[in-house]
Amino acid sequence: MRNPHLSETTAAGGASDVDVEWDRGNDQWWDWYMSLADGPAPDGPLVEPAAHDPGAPPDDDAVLTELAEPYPITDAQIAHFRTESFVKLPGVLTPGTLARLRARLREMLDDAVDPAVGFQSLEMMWLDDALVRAAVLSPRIGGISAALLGAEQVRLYHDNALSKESGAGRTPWHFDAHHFPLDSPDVLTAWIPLQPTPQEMGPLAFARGAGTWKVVADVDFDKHGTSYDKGVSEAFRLSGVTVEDGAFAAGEVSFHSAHCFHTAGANRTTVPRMVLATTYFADGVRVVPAPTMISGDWRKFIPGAQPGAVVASDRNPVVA
Ligand SMILES: O=C(O)CCC(=O)C(=O)O
Repeated sequence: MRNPHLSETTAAGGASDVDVEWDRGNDQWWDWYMSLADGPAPDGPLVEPAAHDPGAPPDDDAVLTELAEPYPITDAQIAHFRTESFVKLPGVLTPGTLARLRARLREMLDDAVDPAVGFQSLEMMWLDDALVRAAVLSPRIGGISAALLGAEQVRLYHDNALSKESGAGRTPWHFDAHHFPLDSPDVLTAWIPLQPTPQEMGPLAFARGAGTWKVVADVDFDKHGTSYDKGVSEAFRLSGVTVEDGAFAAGEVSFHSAHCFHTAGANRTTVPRMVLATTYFADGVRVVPAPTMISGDWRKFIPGAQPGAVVASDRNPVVA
């Protein structure tokens, strides 16, 4: 059956045919992509998460000072990222700074997004808002990213506000190398939850192992339905791949490489699961020869970049 989120052009061909450019917006891209997740939206009553008090909100100066401070990343944490393809780091940001960012992203989403949408998204907020810019281009997050990638310098690909509203369903299994039109493994995403994120809120969950993506390399993508998500789950189960799907404490941030397979559960709580996700790449990375519809409206993030060219537009500043 044809996926209702696709145009005539992107729906054409076989179910795994993706060699055309996406021809709608990035919010419509997310609507489409989330429709590929197996499993119904949760029914049953939503649960109230444990109360969380982030304390008095820090002022702008305190937030900027925190974001400028390098994170004391250890060799063991870097080794974990390289062998597992992701790492979860405690205490990257304070609850107060996260609460400030949460309030700002909520305002920006509420101005831009249809409230009926279950998985709300917005990109390129850093161009319009000083607080978001300070976080997205921060030496703290950028410095961790450079250390994990072993890169001298990293550049921004894009920022993302992701709000999984109460009752919204799963995020399908995927890896970002399939999405980003960046021709390199030296790409990662910082997933910054803006509240404590217990399991029933749908924290990001990661398949362990740097080479795990190869286990599912032969599963056919399905642009119309849920068979790819089901196929990846089944292949992982048969191969004994284990999944880290634990809660995120306040201030905990994950970093996953573009080759890390990840998913997220439904949000069965009364509170939207809000996240700032920021993607960085090692300086010098090029655009893939032929971006596909799975890259969404990528020209918005790297304007003017042609296939094969080094990505270094003014939308891709050096962050650290
Ligand atoms: O937040 C989610 O549910 C998915 C996010 C994601 O896939 C990512 O940031 O790479």
